[in-house]
Parts: sequence; C-alpha cells; structure tokens
Amino acid sequence: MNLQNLKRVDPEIYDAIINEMEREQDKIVLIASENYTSEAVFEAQGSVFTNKYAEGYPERRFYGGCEYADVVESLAINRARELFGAEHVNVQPHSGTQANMAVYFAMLKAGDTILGMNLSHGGHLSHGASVNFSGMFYKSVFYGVDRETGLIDLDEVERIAVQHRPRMILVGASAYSRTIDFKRFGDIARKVNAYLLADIAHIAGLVAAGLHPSPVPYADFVTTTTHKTLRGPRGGLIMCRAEYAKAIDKMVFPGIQGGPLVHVIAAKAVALKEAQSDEFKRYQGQVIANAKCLANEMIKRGYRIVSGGTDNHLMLLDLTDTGITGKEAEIALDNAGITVNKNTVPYDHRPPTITSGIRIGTPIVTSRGMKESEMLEVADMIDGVLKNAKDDPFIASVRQRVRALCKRFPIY
Ligand code: DSN
Repeated sequence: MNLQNLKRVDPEIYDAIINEMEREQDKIVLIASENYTSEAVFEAQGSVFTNKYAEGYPERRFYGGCEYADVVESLAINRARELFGAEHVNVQPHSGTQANMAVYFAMLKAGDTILGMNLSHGGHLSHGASVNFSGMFYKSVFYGVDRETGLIDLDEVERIAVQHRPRMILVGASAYSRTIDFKRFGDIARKVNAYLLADIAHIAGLVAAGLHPSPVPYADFVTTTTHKTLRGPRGGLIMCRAEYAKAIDKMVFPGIQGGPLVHVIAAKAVALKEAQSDEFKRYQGQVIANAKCLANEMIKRGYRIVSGGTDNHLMLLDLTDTGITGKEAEIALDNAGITVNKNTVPYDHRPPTITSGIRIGTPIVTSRGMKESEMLEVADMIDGVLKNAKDDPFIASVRQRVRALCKRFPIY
C-alpha cells in the first residue's frame, strides 16, 4: 500500500497504520467476527467516493452529481439480490446494529415485545440486551441453549413465543457453532403472527456460498454485516420481502441515517462480486474444514467445546474445568501472538468481563491460506499456552513459532 502522502502529512496516524499492518501480519488472529479483505475492497473503499454526498437512493437523490454513485449503489444492490436471492436489498446501513435498528423502527412500536437469543448464550447486543437501544425501546424476552447439549431447543423457543406473543422474533448469533434451523423459526413466527428477522452477520459468507441453509425463504427480514465471513468492508445491509421495501428504505434514510457512505458501498459491491466466484465458495468450505479440524483437535486434547463441535466458522472453548478464566486465556494467548476474545459460555458463573470461555474462529487464518495441517499446529500452540499461561519463557517460545508460521502466510 502506498501511504507516502499520509506519512508526510500525519506521521502519527501513518505509524499506527503501519503498526496495525504488522500486527495483522505477525499474529494468528482467531477472532470469529473479523476477516482480512481483498486489496480490491481496500482500493474501492479508499476512493474518491468518500467525497460524495448521495442522500436518497439511485435515481432519487437529494444532490446533483450522483450519476456514478448511482452506478455503485445499483451494482451493490443487484449483486446482493442475486447472491442471496432476496426480493429487496438496502446496502446503506453503516453497521449491523443500524441494519437491525432500521428493521425494528420500521416495523415495531416502542414497548412491543421482541424475542431474541440471550446474549450470554451466544446472541447479540442488538437483539434485545438491556444495555442496548433494542432492550431499552422494546420489551425483550429471550431463548437460549440447552444446558446439556449446548443447542438451541426449538420446542423451548416455540413455548416462549406462544407464552409471550412477540411482535418480532430474532434468529442469529455471535457465538453459536451449529447450523440454525431457519425454517422452524419461520414456522414458529407464523404460528404466533410475529415478524421473523434473521441476522446472519456471522454466517453470511457461508450462506452466500450455499454452505449454510439460507433464511431468505423463511424470514421477513434478513440483516447482515459485510465484514465477517463475507470478507467485505465494515458495514451492514438489509434484505427483505418486496412488500416491506418502502418502509425499510424510508427508515434507513431519512429515518436513522443521513448521507450513505458511498465509498463503503463501492467496497461492498466489490466484496459481493468476489462472493459470486468459485474461489469464494472454496474459501468458505475451507473455513468450515479448518474450524472442524481445530475443534476436533482441541477435543482430542481434552477440552470441552460448547455443543461438542462446530458446523460453521467458529467454536466456543469452555474453560470452566481448566483453572484458567477466559480473560486470562485471552491475555496469555495474545502474549504468545494468538488473538482470540474471551466469551461467556452458556450458564457461565463468571461476568462478561472475566468469562469462562474463549471464542475461536477461522475466517482470517483461512483468508491467509492456512489449511488443516496449520490448524493442528495452532491447536498445539493454544493447548501449550493454556497449560503454561504463567510460564514466560514458554510463552516467548510460542511467540517465535507463531512468527514463523505467519511469515509463511503473508496477508498483502
Ligand atoms: N458481537 C460482535 C462479534 O461477534 O464479535 C459483533 O457485533
């Protein structure tokens, strides 16, 4: 990347960017919600479209000079519609939470009941958590996972839905490693006359590649971020049935956002084009293969994975019986050059600032080209660090192994 102007104008920001590039190159990043985009996505995002105001929608703008912004946004919309088979798409949400906000504000009244997955069981803040606007504006009720199996108990979801008659049901998770039965959620929503919103932020890439069942046939609304498994720029988008198109578009703009980030929409369009390729499908298949390999190896080494394994890009390692907390594990692993996030496990007795688990995901290491043999090496290093978290020379030796592995898989 040529950053010579930046280096001259703002050396502090230049240094931070260079340091971040080195960090991303030099560490094994296993944060399940992150990914490394292509250079084409970077180039689109770092383009002149950051200069442009384009309030409104293609051919219905409030500013002159939007002819090329229209090209970009129309391409993004059409590519997303094709990729996911959606009737209508809005590509303007700045984030996944804003995509969800637009759907709630368009369809619900303050005080309505929403039913979502419990945050501490793997749900998301914007699905009704009390500290989030979704928990402040709406009455939220939750389903979780079964204590024994770690799986969403669909009969229990139905029971809660019948009991509380929510106006909207949310399905989608930030830390759930199993296939989600969107069809059954659709049946439950219809039974209680609720809207169904599927938030596929984590699994959008897998859905696009046909490796996870799509919610589009069953859900009234599907939201996603574009930067996780989908491997695009940081942002969100909304898909919905044609009958809700007007309400959703009106709520995104002028309801909750002003000018769209046209440079980000350009980068979304590029990512959506890349997602149509066979290479992308192979990539998503490898993401899952790597996650399964890593999970199986950790299980072989005696660790407990919530639900006993994974069908997707992530797993939750339950450290309850190991004598190390999620927080301690996150710090020790990062010192060794392996970046994960601490995460509550279902029924965790520790608070979210400490936790009894870590979440591990394979999108980034797979983007770098790593395969099963590297996953075995990563499992060996994670195991070593968790067992020797306080042994500084040991941690330093793993750091060297991580550096050597990362050198073999350059990112840009
Ligand atoms: N909850 C975040 C994550 O999955 O990392 C995304 O908002």
